[in-house]
Amino acid sequence: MNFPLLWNISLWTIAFNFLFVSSLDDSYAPYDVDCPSLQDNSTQKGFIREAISISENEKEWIEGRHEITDLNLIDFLDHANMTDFDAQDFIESLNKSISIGIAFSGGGYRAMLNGAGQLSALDNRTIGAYENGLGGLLESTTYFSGLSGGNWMMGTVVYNNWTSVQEIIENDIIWNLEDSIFAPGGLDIFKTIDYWNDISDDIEKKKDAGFNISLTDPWGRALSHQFFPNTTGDGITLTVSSLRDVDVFKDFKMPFPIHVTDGRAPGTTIIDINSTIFEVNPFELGSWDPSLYAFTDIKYLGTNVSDGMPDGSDQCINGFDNAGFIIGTSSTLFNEFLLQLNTTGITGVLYDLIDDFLSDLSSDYDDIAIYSPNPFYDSIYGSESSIADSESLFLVDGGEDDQNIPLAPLLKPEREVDIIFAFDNSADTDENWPDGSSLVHTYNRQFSTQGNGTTFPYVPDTNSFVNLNLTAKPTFFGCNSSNLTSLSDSGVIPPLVVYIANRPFTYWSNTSTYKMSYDQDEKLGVIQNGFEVATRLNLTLDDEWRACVGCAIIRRSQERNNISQSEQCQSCFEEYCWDGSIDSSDDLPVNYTDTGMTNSSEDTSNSNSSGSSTSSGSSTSKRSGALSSKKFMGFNANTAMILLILTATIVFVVD
Ligand SMILES: *[C@@H]1O[C@H](CO)[C@@H](O)[C@H](O)[C@H]1NC(C)=O
Ligand SMILES: *[C@@H]1O[C@H](CO)[C@@H](O)[C@H](O)[C@H]1NC(C)=O
Ligand SMILES: *[C@@H]1O[C@H](CO)[C@@H](O)[C@H](O)[C@H]1NC(C)=O
Ligand SMILES: *[C@@H]1O[C@H](CO)[C@@H](O)[C@H](O)[C@H]1NC(C)=O
Ligand SMILES: *[C@@H]1O[C@H](CO)[C@@H](O)[C@H](O)[C@H]1NC(C)=O
Ligand SMILES: *[C@@H]1O[C@H](CO)[C@@H](O)[C@H](O)[C@H]1NC(C)=O
Ligand SMILES: *[C@@H]1O[C@H](CO)[C@@H](O)[C@H](O)[C@H]1NC(C)=O
Ligand SMILES: *[C@@H]1O[C@H](CO)[C@@H](O)[C@H](O)[C@H]1NC(C)=O
Ligand SMILES: *[C@@H]1O[C@H](CO)[C@@H](O)[C@H](O)[C@H]1NC(C)=O
Ligand SMILES: *[C@@H]1O[C@H](CO)[C@@H](O)[C@H](O)[C@H]1NC(C)=O
Ligand SMILES: *[C@@H]1O[C@H](CO)[C@@H](O)[C@H](O)[C@H]1NC(C)=O
Ligand SMILES: CC(=O)N[C@H]1CO[C@H](CO)[C@@H](O)[C@@H]1O
Repeated sequence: MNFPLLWNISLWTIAFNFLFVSSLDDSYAPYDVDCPSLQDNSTQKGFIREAISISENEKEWIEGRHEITDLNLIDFLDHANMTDFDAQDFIESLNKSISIGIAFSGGGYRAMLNGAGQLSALDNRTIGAYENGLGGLLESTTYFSGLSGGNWMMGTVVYNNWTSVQEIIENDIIWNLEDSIFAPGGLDIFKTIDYWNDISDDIEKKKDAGFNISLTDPWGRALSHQFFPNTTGDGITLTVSSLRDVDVFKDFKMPFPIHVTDGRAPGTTIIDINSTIFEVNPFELGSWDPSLYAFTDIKYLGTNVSDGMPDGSDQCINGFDNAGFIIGTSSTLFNEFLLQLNTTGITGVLYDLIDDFLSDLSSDYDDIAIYSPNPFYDSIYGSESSIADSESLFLVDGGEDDQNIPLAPLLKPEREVDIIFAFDNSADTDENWPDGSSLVHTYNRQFSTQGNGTTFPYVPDTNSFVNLNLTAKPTFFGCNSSNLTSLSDSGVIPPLVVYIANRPFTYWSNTSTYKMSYDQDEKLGVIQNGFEVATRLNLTLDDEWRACVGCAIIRRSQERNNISQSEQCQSCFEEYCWDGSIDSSDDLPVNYTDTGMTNSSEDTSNSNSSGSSTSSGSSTSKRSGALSSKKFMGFNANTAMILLILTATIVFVVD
């Protein structure tokens, strides 16, 4: 980065830093607090505890949530119009509440928006969800997990006082994606510069307070401007642990949110069987995997500890667990831009500059979020010395181990989840559609040491997913407990998994992971299509879909109590359960029919799916994944120059 012009511009922007001093007292910097009184016994070492069970806090909270979900589930099942079934009798006869989990995959804004549509289909607050969808299911859900783009969606809804997708769309303040996150001022360059100056200020304060920072800090702040424009300082003081004090959480009016990320030390790579999967919830950060097998109190993240106990002083830290920072722990996207660079049509000096800059980032491991000091430093738990010995904890995008759907936390037997709705908005194929790859990786992981007692139902290979229409319509995995006992020695039965893959009905929802801006039509088109994906095109493809979902929800409870299925449920299972067959041929079908099913047509050009309600859907080619030659990361070459200014500013701050 020794290009004089660039540095001149960058110095100019730095000068702005001094001109526009933020008037807010609220700061992004973590701050000192008195340490709470701490235990040091065989299972609790100060802030950390061994991962032998869910936390006491979570246990208590889930009990409260179940009182609500039990009632809402009766309502949902009643409305599902199931034959030979009395919802109230059934739910009241159980000695254990039914736990429903929902999981939303990564995939940038594509995953965020498709996920939003799918979530809205389960949310009774969405207009039309009760009549034409699964409204009331969200109100009956116990756990909610998100990863990367799915995490952005979950975080937006959760930290905005449990707002709804309906409200986000109506108010149109949150998720303003018309201009890219890198240049939100659009043509107003000064607005954009102001924006980055604010972000620089924020980061500077954290640095001045003595904390290491990484690219995830500006990235998390930038995301916060899109996700939390409705809160103080655009989420500047919003923390994960602050949820504990929010009424909607205290009153159990939302499911228990869980963010998923992976551990990855600089210079190493991870795959499904050796990754350390971390989760962040309103109470804790940590991992169930043998490599760590411990959790820490998320509220005191940033405190200098050794084996869980504060070092020396009685001062502890709060405010490190900034929600934007946690949600932004997925800055590997920066890295991916580098790989996309050759497809943007940018050439010459400009190309070299961007290429240089981005290469620098990845070689400095700046794609990794730095959590320093490491809360697990010198911990007695866990087998992986590289975690306990390091002064920093290194976290990356939860999809880096190819498990792009955040299932791991919901599979822990300790959580006793009965059914998971797994929403897959991954870009596994060349055209950015899912092919079940994430499930295959999660299936494999259970047989590794890191699997540590979790089980996962049998799934076929990815070609079979596509050939057998398993991505074309919802598919149930693990339908019969009796088939699953041999998965583990201990006979732990996994939850039933309802797999729902992104699919075009009224909109080509396969936008590129690196598409950084969406105009209003595109945004609403993807969201609406998501609703249709989750509802079998508003119940028009199957008017018994709601009943079939009901059959899946009650399945594990029926099995535990030796209750046989109604005829209706049997035929639902016939229709939606994977029957164990395989078709691995790689002559994959390519077209999409009116019913979302694949056929064998080779013609992928210029065809629109059935929907009539979204006119702009027709103009988006199926290959919308490819970036057009005039655009770079969603904005044109002129504004790409702005990126250089901005990134230079970030470099200044990071260095
Ligand atoms: C250790 O302390 C924790 C936290 O106070 C408590 O819940 C737990 O019961 C204690 N365990 C033992 C073995 O005393
Ligand atoms: C409920 O099911 C019955 C019998 O299967 C059917 O006749 C009726 O139309 C259904 N009602 C709704 C609202 O789906
Ligand atoms: C499906 O229902 C949603 C929500 O009510 C609505 O916005 C959408 O237009 C419907 N889709 C079709 C194809 O009618
Ligand atoms: C969902 O909304 C409908 C209609 O507004 C209502 O009758 C039903 O009780 C609601 N269900 C839940 C679980 O909130
Ligand atoms: C949060 O939402 C609840 C209703 O769900 C509402 O009563 C409350 O006023 C909201 N709080 C804020 C700060 O907007
Ligand atoms: C933004 O906040 C106001 C109150 O502060 C609330 O009324 C409104 O619903 C919020 N908007 C969204 C989209 O959450
Ligand atoms: C995980 O396994 C892969 C493939 O064997 C290997 O390249 C990588 O170094 C391993 N990573 C760790 C952290 O053990
Ligand atoms: C882009 O293409 C050039 C020429 O083919 C190649 O040398 C370079 O490594 C590529 N860069 C990336 C980031 O793929
Ligand atoms: C997948 O769906 C298409 C379209 O309905 C159908 O022609 C094909 O036979 C189905 N494939 C399988 C294996 O069921
Ligand atoms: C599961 O078990 C049932 C009978 O219990 C059997 O009919 C079915 O084929 C089995 N499915 C798979 C995928 O093995
Ligand atoms: C591909 O699917 C689209 C959408 O259903 C349809 O209009 C088109 O005719 C199909 N093309 C072929 C060659 O089957
Ligand atoms: C069920 C199971 O295998 N649990 C193990 C998970 O990992 C911890 C730490 O290595 C073991 O103590 C558990 O026995």
